[in-house]
Amino acid sequence: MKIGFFDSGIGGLTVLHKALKFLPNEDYIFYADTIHVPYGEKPKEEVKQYIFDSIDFLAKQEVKAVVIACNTATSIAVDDLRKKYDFPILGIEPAVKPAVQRSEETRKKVLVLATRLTLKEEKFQNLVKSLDNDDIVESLPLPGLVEFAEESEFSDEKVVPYLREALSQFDLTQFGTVVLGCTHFPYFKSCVKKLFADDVEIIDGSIGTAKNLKRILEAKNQIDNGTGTITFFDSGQMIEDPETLSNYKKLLGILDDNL
Ligand code: DGN
Repeated sequence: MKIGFFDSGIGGLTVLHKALKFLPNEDYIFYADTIHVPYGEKPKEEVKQYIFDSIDFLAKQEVKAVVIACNTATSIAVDDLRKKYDFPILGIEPAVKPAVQRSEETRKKVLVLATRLTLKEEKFQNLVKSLDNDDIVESLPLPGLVEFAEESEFSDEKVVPYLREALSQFDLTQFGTVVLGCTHFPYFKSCVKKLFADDVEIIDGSIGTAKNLKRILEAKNQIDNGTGTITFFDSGQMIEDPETLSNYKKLLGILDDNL
């Protein structure tokens, strides 16, 4: 059986890319809800409906597990999805805890970059409140990075000025760790790094999710010896057009160089 990966758009590829390292012999379905991307600035109930429609679709493909490779969708819907389906549903969250641990060593602050919805949601708010030293965590929504990624615009010339302007409210030297809390953002890791001190660490939750997926499948004795194929769907439509398929593969390839 296949493993389903879901995101509003191409961001989920950054998590799939990690899963392919840990589980290279599985077969995957990658489902991007491209008709409705971006999720981050839309009303929560509307987005929740899109998520349920997408996971219903994946459930019909007889998947053995689904990875919600989207921080926004995880924060809005993962608990309710787990109640509805009997296969494992994994999510991804901003990697705040490891970032805060690190800042105890560096004595510098943590900056969480994500979508507006993720940052507003209870899951994130509670996570920050649960920390002893929650005043070391700052956050900022960056909807422009989702747009850039969806347009395959990764050039420093376009992205760095956007980031510089969006981050201008902060003294960037105070941050020791930056958390990429949206799966679209790892595409811009090198652009983000340019704006901070040389020793800044930039982290995201994708490795944790990929390791978790492997652990769960091992525990259920469900590791397959497949061929490592990926079937791509755009909002319920299987991608067969060679140009679109090659673009998805190119986007996975960029991550080989970037991360
Ligand atoms: N990639 C998604 C995330 O991790 O939150 C959301 C992007 C979006 O739809 N705005």
